[in-house]
Amino acid sequence: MPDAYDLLTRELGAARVLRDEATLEAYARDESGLGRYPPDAAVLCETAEEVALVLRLCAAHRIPVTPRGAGSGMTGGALAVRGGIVLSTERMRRIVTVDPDDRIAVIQPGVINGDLQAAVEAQGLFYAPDPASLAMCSMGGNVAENAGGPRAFKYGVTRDWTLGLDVTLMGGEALRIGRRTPKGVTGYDLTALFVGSEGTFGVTTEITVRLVGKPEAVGTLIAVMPDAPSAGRAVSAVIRKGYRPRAIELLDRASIDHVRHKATYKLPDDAGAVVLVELDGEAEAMEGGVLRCGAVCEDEGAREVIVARDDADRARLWQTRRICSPCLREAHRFKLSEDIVVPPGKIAEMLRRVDATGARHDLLMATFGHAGDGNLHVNFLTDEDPADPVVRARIDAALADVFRDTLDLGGTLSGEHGIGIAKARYMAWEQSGEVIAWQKKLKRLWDPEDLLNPGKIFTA
Ligand code: 2HG
Ligand code: ZN
Repeated sequence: MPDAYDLLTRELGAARVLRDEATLEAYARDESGLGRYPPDAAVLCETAEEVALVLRLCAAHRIPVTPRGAGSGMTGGALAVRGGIVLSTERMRRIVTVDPDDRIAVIQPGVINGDLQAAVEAQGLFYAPDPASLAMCSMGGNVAENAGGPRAFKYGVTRDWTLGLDVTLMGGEALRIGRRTPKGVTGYDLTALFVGSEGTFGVTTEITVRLVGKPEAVGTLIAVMPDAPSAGRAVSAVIRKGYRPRAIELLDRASIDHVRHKATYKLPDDAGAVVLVELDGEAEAMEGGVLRCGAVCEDEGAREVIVARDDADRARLWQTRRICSPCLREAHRFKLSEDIVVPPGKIAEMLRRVDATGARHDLLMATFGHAGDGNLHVNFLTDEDPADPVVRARIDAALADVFRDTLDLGGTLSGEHGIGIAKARYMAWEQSGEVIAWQKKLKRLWDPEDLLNPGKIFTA
């Protein structure tokens, strides 16, 4: 009797059912740094029919399946924690349609976010969600994790842009959910439910997103602040005064010190924190809007406000922000990225508590992120051996303190990276047992045998 792997190899060919050690090693990790989980096989699907075939065979043979896009996730969503098959959609890279009249794009899940943006912008259109990893993250992964990014402040996250999905369930049943129109309330909103389900309900094989017209003009500034509290206050003041930038980002001093050597914008030596503000809209309103936001930062103590003169300048300012994550990873043996959200008015207090937590547990902390949304990437960094139980205990204690403070300030545990395996054991800190139980019932409805991306979001 041939096993499932032989059957898959017969159907898809040996070149797409990979079982050699080097390949399994490459699919054993993702950007979360949460460990090594080599699957038993990596299967590279090219069509929805092939995805259905894999899910049918794996259901029949009770083989766990872990869907994977580009592997850029930060919470371990693409890790095959129970072995089995990694089902990769990286080859499903076709932009099927960009329709300027209907203002939609239809794409396959392996399309890279940045490629979608470039394709729609070439037609005068705009797709807003812009994760920092947009040059390499795939749209299937963005849908699975409900990815955000700096522009979420004005435009929302992936869920707000996803109109419809083709999904295939464990067992191979294919469904088309959602719609292609800007408006529609027919039936339950299954699309909203599947977006952010972290690949635990079904595998996405096609995505319909809404588009808007590309903004006429963009204005960007960086305000160099003396310290984190004044940066937190500047962010709150911009929001309180009713400005609607598309992005309000923040870097604390530790983050600045890590990017300084690679930043194309030369950060002043005494920068205590940096706030980046970007507006978009009509060309005539732009200059005034940028100057007014800069003045708000000055009122909160900005030492310097630099306004981008052109797109090249703007790219320089953004590069400083976008290299935060890779620079921190390169600089330290261990980097754990968190993704908490606090109410915007509580940012200064949260930054103060994060620094106190780092000092208490003798860990270097670097915090940056989407401050307009209150979404802070708190990074726990050390050059000690994270496998050493004493070091691990310090990291875990610091993590617990940050989560406690987040919830104490009225926040939530994840803004855009998801829960995955990283935060499963903290779910009960934020949500009641009943709410968790109802979510588990939903999971059982779509995947009764718990074979699709098992071990994610919830503890057993
Ligand atoms: C970002 O905003 C990403 O740069 C990564 O979400 C965050 O590494 C991180 O902490
Ligand atoms: Zn982010």
